[in-house]
Amino acid sequence: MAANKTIIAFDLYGTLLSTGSIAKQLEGLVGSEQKASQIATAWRKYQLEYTWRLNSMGQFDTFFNVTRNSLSHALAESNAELRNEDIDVLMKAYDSLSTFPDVIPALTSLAANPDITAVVFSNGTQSMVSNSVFHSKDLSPHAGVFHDMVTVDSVKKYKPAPEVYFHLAEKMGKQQSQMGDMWLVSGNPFDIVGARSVGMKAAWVDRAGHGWQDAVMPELQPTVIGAGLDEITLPQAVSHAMELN
Ligand SMILES: *[C@@H]1O[C@H](CO)[C@@H](O)[C@H](O)[C@H]1NC(C)=O
Ligand SMILES: CC(=O)N[C@H]1CO[C@H](CO)[C@@H](O)[C@@H]1O
Repeated sequence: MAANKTIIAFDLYGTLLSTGSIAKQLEGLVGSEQKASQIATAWRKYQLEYTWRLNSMGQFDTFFNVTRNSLSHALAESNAELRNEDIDVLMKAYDSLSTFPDVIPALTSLAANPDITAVVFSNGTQSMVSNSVFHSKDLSPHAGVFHDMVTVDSVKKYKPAPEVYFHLAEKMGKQQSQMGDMWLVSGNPFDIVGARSVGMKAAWVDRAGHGWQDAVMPELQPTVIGAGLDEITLPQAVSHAMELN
């Protein structure tokens, strides 16, 4: 990896790909919009909670399993039942997610920038992540922008465990003393704080426009904040932020 290149690692779900279509499909299965939205919110909450609990317990299960198991928890809590076939359909929906509207212009400008090495960096399993990238109608034509897809499978820990970000560094040919040469781009505040905590730069995509609220370690803040990916990955924005830091 050329030493002078800026490495930008993109989180996948919730950053490049929107999982909004899954809630829509859920609505078709459980019948009511309100119930679907309640289940989708609980599903996402347990999906995150399970990964953090597994980290705390020193246990690991694949992100595919975590996603499936957290769905059963969310369904049970709402007194909803789905047939196994329907659950398979929802899991399959991860293979046809749409990008957020700001993603493609940003990736197009990145593709034209030889000073940047872009990678996907996700806690999904290798097969889940490559299916999501290569089967997404929006994202697959741009898959060539990404030099690599780094996943946590081999680390057997989830973000924001420091090992996960060090694994990224290793894959990118960086030492732990060079974490500041790498950028994380994510829409997930816990991921941003995890990256800052090990010395990476981090760009937070604040699509909802709510502003930074996370205070787990108040001194750890995003390096830059953008309302969309296009604002963040413009070469000027990155180089400007690099000068500031
Ligand atoms: C995932 O779940 C399946 C089915 O319950 C199980 O057989 C498998 O061992 C799980 N994978 C891991 C890594 O625990
Ligand atoms: C806990 C955790 O890290 N969750 C993330 C796992 O990765 C997916 C895909 O990048 C994100 O959507 C989750 O937020």
